Amino acid sequence: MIIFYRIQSDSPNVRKVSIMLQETGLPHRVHTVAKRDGERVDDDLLRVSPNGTVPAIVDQETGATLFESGAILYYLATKSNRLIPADLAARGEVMKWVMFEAANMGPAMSELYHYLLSDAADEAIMGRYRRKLAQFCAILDRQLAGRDYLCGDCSIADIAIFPWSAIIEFMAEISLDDYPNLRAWVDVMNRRSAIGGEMRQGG
Ligand SMILES: N[C@@H](CCC(=O)N[C@@H](CS)C(=O)NCC(=O)O)C(=O)O
Repeated sequence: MIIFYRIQSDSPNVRKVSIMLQETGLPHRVHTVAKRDGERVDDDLLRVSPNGTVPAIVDQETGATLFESGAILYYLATKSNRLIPADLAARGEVMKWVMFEAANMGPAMSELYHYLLSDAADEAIMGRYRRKLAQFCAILDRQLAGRDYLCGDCSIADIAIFPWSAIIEFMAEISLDDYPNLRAWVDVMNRRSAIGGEMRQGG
């Protein structure tokens, strides 16, 4: 059994793991982490996730304890032999895009979100993140030209990047009309049966 530490809301980082668990059908139990006065108060979570972040998982079968959504996606893909190619070069390609999200898109979206909620929102800083995100959209749009998915078949690269792409118009004042391949891919992802309502399905 996999214990899945998450918060109640469908944050994009948590959503990646929710979708992956639905895609793979791996048996799991949800542990919803509480906050009090804005602070995490869950000692269980801190044992698993030293940074105090969700998502995190414990796999009771193997003893693995993992935080960082990219590492969790890789682990669940390897465990289930799903959504990751066996071929080394193809696997490297998938991991390149997983790391692109973890190192670039995720942090930029998270920072922008922080400033959008902040009283001290600084237009210059927010503009910097919006420009970065527009650049990432252009990169993804080029990668998706002539492809249904980022790396051939659907993979953890798609699952890592989708939850951010699904909200980027709303958050970053970006129109996906400017990135038609990216918009078409968001539509393809939205039609997958594991996507949409996965948080309500106990994922
Ligand atoms: N790089 C991390 C980011 C995780 C992250 O920042 N998670 C947020 C929720 S989306 C969190 O737990 N933030 C700390 C907090 O809310 O106290 C990952 O990909 O898992």
